[in-house]
Amino acid sequence: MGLILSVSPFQPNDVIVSFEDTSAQGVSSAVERARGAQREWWAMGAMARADALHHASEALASRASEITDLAIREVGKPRLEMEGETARGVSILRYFAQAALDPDGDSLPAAIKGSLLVARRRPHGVVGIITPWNFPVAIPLWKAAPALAYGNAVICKPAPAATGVAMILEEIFAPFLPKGCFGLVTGNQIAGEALIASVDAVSFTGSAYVGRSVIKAAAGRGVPVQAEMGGQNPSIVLEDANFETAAGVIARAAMGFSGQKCTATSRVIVVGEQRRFTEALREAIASLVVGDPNSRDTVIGPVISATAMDAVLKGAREVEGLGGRVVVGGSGLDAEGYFAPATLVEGVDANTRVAQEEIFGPFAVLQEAKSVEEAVAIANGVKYGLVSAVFTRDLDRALDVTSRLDTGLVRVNAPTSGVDFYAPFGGVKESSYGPREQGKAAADFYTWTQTLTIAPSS
Ligand code: UN1
Repeated sequence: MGLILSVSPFQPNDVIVSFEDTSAQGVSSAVERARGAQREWWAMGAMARADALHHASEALASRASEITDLAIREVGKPRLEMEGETARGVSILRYFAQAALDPDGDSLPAAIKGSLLVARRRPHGVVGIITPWNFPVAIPLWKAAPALAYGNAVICKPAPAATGVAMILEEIFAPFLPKGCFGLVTGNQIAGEALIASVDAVSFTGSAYVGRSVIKAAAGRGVPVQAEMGGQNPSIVLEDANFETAAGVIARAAMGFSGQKCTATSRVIVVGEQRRFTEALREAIASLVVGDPNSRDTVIGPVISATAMDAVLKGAREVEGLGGRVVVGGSGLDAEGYFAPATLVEGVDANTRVAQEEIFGPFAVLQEAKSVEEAVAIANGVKYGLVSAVFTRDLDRALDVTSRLDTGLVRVNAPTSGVDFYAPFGGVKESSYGPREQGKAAADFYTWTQTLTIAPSS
């Protein structure tokens, strides 16, 4: 079987790592090793688990610049964002180190006289995490850290394009956990399917298309599954919004890291007078620095692959073909890496493909609404429901509109992208499946509840 390569999207001749699509047998031996490690890990107790995760947070902090540099090289995330993400990874580990010591159940009034009734949380065993390339540090950690804190072992199957970073994460955990308790299986579909076929719970982040088959396969085996998939996130701009600020925030939410976030803004819905805002947004997008992701000034680096680059150009051509207009971008950039132009389009129907489907690149559609009602209808008129934003200075309208948006997260005067790791995260409709991730909500996915009654012996 051929080797899979993870290459730099900035300099595609630069190979970061090459590896195999781990065979079903290779995956099942990793899972077997993890089973033994999990028994030991659980038996060590919560205090020891808290200590181990705390040590892992320090190990990550001490290798922060190395892992940041590697991630910039491997996925092309601009330096400032990647530094923030690595720091977030350290915070996630610290937070879940402490969460290991949270209450692990409830005591209830017992029906049998003199007895004790408790509902206590237990780990599933071995959790399989399937992680994307776009948050190569934060996403593996926001899944692995709670899984480990509550007593599970973890096997991670990272996206091929982020395998180099995942290898460092494995090194970071290794000294502090029983051998094999955080395992890595490299690869693609073969490894992913084998993993789902043998673990006790599955947490996935990636495309909606792959997510559907992950959900089916895991649910078919009767194991818990959680999937975080696409978004087609709207930012609604009301007439009273501060246009300058809104334009700046939306430009970054749409184009930062080349829009490669499931939380990126991909639709900008403007209510009423549109021209002044459109001009502000056009300027804000045009002023974002495009270039070498190693530079602290860069906001838009390369996209992950040639296919991703073509998707942006194809979207622009499609809009022109339908009689719409390209406001910014739309045509190719002359660079060695996979650079896609930051593209804003307008003048297409809300039902067109580019308004309905995720392009996962620096591409946003400007849409006009005559009223707040119409804006809400356009915002909700897609199959996804991850995050939405409303820009206004009017509290009553903010309260009203936010209550009508069908998305797991709603933000007022704030970017759709960016999440707080200690708050519940997840969407509705086709964006997500299963319990919320992150924060205290993570315990609901990574544990099951055992109801225990202890009655007096006589
Ligand atoms: C963020 O916006 O900081 O894959 C996180 C994604 C999301 C995470 C977004 N699951 O883009």
